[in-house]
Amino acid sequence: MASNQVAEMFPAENKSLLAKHLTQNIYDSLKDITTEAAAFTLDKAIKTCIDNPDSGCGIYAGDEECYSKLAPIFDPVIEEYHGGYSADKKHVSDMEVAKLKVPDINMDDYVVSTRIRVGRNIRGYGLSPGITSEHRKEVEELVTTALSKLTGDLKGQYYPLEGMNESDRQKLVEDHFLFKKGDRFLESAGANRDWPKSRGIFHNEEKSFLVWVNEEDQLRIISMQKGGDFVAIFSRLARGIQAIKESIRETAGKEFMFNDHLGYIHSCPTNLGTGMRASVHVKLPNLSAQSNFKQICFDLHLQPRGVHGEHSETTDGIYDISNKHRIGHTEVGLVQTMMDGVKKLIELEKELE
Ligand code: ADP
Ligand code: CIR
Repeated sequence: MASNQVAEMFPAENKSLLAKHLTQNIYDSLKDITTEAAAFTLDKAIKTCIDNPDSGCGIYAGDEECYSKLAPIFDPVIEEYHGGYSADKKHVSDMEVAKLKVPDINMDDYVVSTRIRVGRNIRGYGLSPGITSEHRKEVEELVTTALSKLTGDLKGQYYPLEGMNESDRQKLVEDHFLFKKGDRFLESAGANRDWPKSRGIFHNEEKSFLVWVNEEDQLRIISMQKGGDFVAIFSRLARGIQAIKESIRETAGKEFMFNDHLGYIHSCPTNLGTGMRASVHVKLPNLSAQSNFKQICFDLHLQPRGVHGEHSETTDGIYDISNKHRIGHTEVGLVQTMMDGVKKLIELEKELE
């Protein structure tokens, strides 16, 4: 790192949560700490925010230990991003699909598709910014063995990124099934090292149940399909997560990283807790043209994104609308927030037609 001066690393134009909360005192008290699992440091965790001054969050963890050893900086970022989730709070997980109350409105003309994903990481290995090449390969082997044991509608095949035909790869990305390569925030965080080695995608025949391996998190477990059958999509996801968890336990005796405060551990603090993003691609051409569209979404605890994912632009007035919060709420609660908010957005859109 060129400078040890926080003011030089993060000039006033940097509006990230990291820059807001990283004081010189906190920097000085943490700068010499190295974690054991991934030999991660504060300088490695914040490099992404120096390279990308437009970061919103601005920090990644290299292993589970970062969240405790570097807590003086992670805690305030987590608290602010997750709407006041303070260090004494407990996270509770609940995926009981019967608790969902599907909104009483026909969304068919508006909702193009629905996708719910969670992230998971396996205890004992580094997170993507800090994991070694050997461990990344071990995770790929362990996860793909576990996935090969899935049955019924979850049964599928693993396609490694290395050696994948370029046009097949592009088509999977364009059709919204596969991650893009080269995200600059993750690149600076060290998460793209050795690309494309040990990365890949598993999916069932219908491409309604998918698992990304070794991208931003070791696993991203995804359930998606056209239209807005929230119950079918959520219940497939819940079954899939449970089956993978049991298979990893039986295959390798390993567990997902989890604790009572932070829930499921992820490389990005924005995903802590459930790691769940429940999204619809929804047609809102009139509402999205209003200057207060983003604010309307935020007030409903929703986050709008472009149709090609985070940091993408949108086309034809179709937006990706998802729950903003991930922690301090159950999975069922977050899907409910998304469904209720989308119902409201569609009602507002109808008023403008
Ligand atoms: P993530 O959801 O994993 O944080 P992105 O925002 O980059 O990451 O989205 C990943 C991919 O999922 C993108 O191709 C995006 O278009 C696609 N996607 C997200 N929500 C939906 C949806 N409701 N229907 C179809 N594709 C979706
Ligand atoms: C930022 O700080 O803006 C980027 N590191 C992305 C933050 C959102 N996190 C995410 O998509 N997992």
